[in-house]
Amino acid sequence: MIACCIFDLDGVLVDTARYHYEAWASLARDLGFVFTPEQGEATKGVSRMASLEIVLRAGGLQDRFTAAERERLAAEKNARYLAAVARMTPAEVLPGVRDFLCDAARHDVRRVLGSASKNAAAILDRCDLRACFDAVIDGTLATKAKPDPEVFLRGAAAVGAAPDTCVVFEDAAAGIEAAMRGGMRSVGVAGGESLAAATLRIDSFEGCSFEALAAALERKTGDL
Ligand code: B16
Ligand code: MG
Repeated sequence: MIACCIFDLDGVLVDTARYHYEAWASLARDLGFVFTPEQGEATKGVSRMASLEIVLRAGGLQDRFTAAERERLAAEKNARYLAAVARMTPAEVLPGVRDFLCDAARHDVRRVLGSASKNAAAILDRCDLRACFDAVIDGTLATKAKPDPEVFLRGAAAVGAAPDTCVVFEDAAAGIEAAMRGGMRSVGVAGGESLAAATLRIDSFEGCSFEALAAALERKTGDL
């Protein structure tokens, strides 16, 4: 059975990945180099400071800044990102997401947010999604970044669900690995081959009912 669905935020419920990328790319421009969308892929699902390392390495600047300067660069990126978040509206919730969350609730399934982002609360508020969740575990609570399973295990514990009754929805390979390490099944959302390790993959939540998804997972694993 499925007692709990745990949702990543960026790239699963909302398309904030492009705002993250634009903020990193503009920081890179200020530092004198181009950070490409392909290079931006590697920042998905990883923490802010780990993302900064990826950006600096892309510009050959990995040895240039002190820890204090790195904190300042990350804060600058975050300010640019938050300016975009402040303009978000509920219309930016990805297609089918709201219906799927309501459907899961009708089936008495707990809904948990499990995100690496320290800005998750602001995004949930902007998009009018907060009331859809029984628990929110984000980057302000979890201390270990995905692929460590901490964020998902904390989420399961918050609603009293055993890991093997949880399904994680993720758009990043690090998140699929975190689900596996936590003993949970996973659904890869819109990630193509990079999410091949997921139990199941879907292109989006559009037209996806909870029952159909649970049945598809059962066909894959035989014990849900
Ligand atoms: P912040 P998720 C992740 O969120 C993003 O995918 C990743 O690109 C970002 O660096 C990370 O949150 C930290 O975000 O700077 O807002 O704390 O995909 O785990 O929901
Ligand atoms: Mg994500």
